[in-house]
Amino acid sequence: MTASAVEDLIDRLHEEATQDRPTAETPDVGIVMGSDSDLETMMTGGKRRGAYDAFVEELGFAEQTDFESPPDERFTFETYVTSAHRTPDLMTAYAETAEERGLEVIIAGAGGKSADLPNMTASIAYPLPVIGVPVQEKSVDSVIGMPTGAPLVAVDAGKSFNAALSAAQILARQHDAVRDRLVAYHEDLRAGVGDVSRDLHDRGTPAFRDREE
Ligand code: RP5
Repeated sequence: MTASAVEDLIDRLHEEATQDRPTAETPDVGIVMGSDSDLETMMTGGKRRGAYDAFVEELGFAEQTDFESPPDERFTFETYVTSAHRTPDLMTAYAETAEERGLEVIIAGAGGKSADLPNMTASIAYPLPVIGVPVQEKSVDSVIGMPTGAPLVAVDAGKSFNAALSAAQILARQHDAVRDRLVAYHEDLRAGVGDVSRDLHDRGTPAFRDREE
């Protein structure tokens, strides 16, 4: 990221914080990550499904990429790279404008042993809730190790999909439509286990194991 892009983003965030947009037109969830190398773990296309997959495929959210032109979908998220160490000014601008810009919850992911973005974002954005995602196993202690009085909730390493569900649970306290989507998602999971269990039992292990080969 060039210096001018950092400054442009900081200016945009502060300018947006002065706007008085209707809640339905601003992103509900903010997603930040320390590097674009975190993208597959945080969003989609990695070893597991990520937050993008949960929001878009399971919960009917859309990604908002323009303050002026929100998507048709009522519930939205936005996505940025804000490195705690390489762009502390951008991380600060993001976290300190988050509530004024209409966000209800932030998901923050970082990797490495000094995964400071989730906890610093939580401290600056307080009292907005922040859900931390350790991008790697070695990042877990760094993400969850907050002192008493400085709260952060976190998911297990790489589980950004669950972070999206947790963010939706927070929104669901106020929005029945999100609650209904969460319940429908869980019912699909339940039905899937039932289908697999019956298939395994009725075919027997060898046939079940070979069924798609
Ligand atoms: C962390 O350092 C990032 O969150 C990323 O997981 C890790 C490595 O970043 P890059 O060197 O790939 O940009 O801050």
